Amino acid sequence: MRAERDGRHISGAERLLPLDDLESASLAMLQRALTHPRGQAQRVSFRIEPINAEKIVRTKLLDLKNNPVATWQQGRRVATQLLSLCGVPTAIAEQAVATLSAGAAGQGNSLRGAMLVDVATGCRLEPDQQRGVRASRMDLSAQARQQLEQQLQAVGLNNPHVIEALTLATKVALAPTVVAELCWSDDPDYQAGYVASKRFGYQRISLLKPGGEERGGRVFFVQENCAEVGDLIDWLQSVPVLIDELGSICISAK
Ligand code: WAQ
Ligand code: MG
Repeated sequence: MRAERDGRHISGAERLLPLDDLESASLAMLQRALTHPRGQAQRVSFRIEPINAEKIVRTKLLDLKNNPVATWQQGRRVATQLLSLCGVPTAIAEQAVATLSAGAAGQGNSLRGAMLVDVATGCRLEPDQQRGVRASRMDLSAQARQQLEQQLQAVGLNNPHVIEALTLATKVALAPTVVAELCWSDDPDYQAGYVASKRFGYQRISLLKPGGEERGGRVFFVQENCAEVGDLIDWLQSVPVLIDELGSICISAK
């Protein structure tokens, strides 16, 4: 689903579902587009495509760890430290943070998709720098979703942002050439974000931007040369990934 208002991106969402769930999921997406904190959508598009069930890659959800911080400035320092543990040089991590906070599409606008940043050079690799690259075709199995909701409920984190972000980050971390992901929301009222990687899982950071801020986004840090980036983009957009096993959840008592 993709929702726009005055030519501006409001919200997008992707699911991987059995046919029986299609109607209710589409309705929920429409309702969300019409009641979105970034503004009520004026134009909503759906693209629905068949997936070959035999091609679905099954995987386990990333482990979640919460890193509570007192301020968003501290959160951004934690993010660059985590990125550096994943092999992203500090200068490149800081540059990515600065680009997201200025609006990676230019003129203060967020991208609809993610930036792809080469960890060796810091260069942006996405072919369309007004749009970015969207990961798609990932979801939780119905059972995993239900269990995850229960687990998150118990630690006060059961909301759609967390569930969708964990799902997306799990698929992205599975890509062989992605070393880490940085994200914070573009919803003005949602200040949390994360750094995710195969090695350290989903490291949630409670504050990564000031309240009211609409500039947000994602950066996929890649070990890639430009000739192969097309394969990665293809993989992110088209390989169906279903999460059918949960990871651990670790919330520090602060
Ligand atoms: N593929 C690539 N980039 C995407 C995708 C996608 N499927 N979906 C969103 N983005 C990019 C796009 O630039 C959005 O502007 C940006 O990410 C933020 O999207 O508490 O809510 O859906 O643990 O606003 C993370 C913290 C919340 C959750 C992230 O992102 C938590 C969030 P949003
Ligand atoms: Mg959003």
